[in-house]
Amino acid sequence: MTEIQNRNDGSAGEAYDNFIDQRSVFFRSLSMPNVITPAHRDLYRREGYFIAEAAISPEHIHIMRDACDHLIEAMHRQMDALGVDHIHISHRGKRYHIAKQYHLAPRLEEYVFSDLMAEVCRATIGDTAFLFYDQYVVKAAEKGTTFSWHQDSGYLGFPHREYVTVWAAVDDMTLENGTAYVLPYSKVGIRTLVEHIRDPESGDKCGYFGDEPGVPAIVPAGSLVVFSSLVFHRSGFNTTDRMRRAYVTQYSPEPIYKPGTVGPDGVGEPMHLAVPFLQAGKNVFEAAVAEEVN
Ligand SMILES: O=C(O)CCC(=O)C(=O)O
Repeated sequence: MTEIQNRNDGSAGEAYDNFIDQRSVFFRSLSMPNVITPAHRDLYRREGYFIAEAAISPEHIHIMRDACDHLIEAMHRQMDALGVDHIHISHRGKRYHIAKQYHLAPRLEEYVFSDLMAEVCRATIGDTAFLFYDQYVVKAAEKGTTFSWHQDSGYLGFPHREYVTVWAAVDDMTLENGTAYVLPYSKVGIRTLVEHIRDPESGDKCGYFGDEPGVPAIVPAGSLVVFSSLVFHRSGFNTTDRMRRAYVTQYSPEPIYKPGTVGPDGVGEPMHLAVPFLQAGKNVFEAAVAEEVN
């Protein structure tokens, strides 16, 4: 069942109802089309990634920052209610991983299903796309930890089609504040899934133990690092006195179902999300929203 269907059930609750009014502004064209160039497409084919600097519109950056504040505040309320200072791998005031809550933050859908994301999907996975996952990765000042070299596909643990990760810089990114690094296919010499080993202390999975430093994304806020789920990437410490926020969305060319749940009709239980976004290159999320609003 898709997210939209879930919402039609009313199962997403009040938060969704509160945002339905804002849907009418959804069609305003806030993103800047045609930012993905043939050079980006070519680099993705050859090396598995590309970087598009300052690709996100100022209005969408504003939405993403507000949404991040909103979701961190909601997590603090949840921690207070439970009387704890951490939930899963999020630690109050240190680092936050806030996943699969794009629909609970005001207007964040406008970025997640924007013309810009449609362009990125068409340039990478093609004309059919589903939102598979979304996550804020926030490293607080002088606190955030590193991430080991991994392929995103290395976290799934079962066969699936390659998907695309869009890592968006919500703040300016530097070596000092713990930006992300990607390892081009030609540097690592591999473009298939490898076995990952879990670090017992951090819980991170690691799949590359060599000396290649990778390409650091030293980019202004609003830039995108787009890479295949088979590309190794990592990130560093935030040693600055300011918070470092990234927002990650992942799009798959078909729904990714949990192993063992697929019925004779080919449909199963989504591993994370399976929200229809593009069909034959057209934005079907917009169409579904228009139907709901009217
Ligand atoms: O933003 C970061 O620090 C890296 C996030 C990351 O590697 C991931 O989400 O897979």
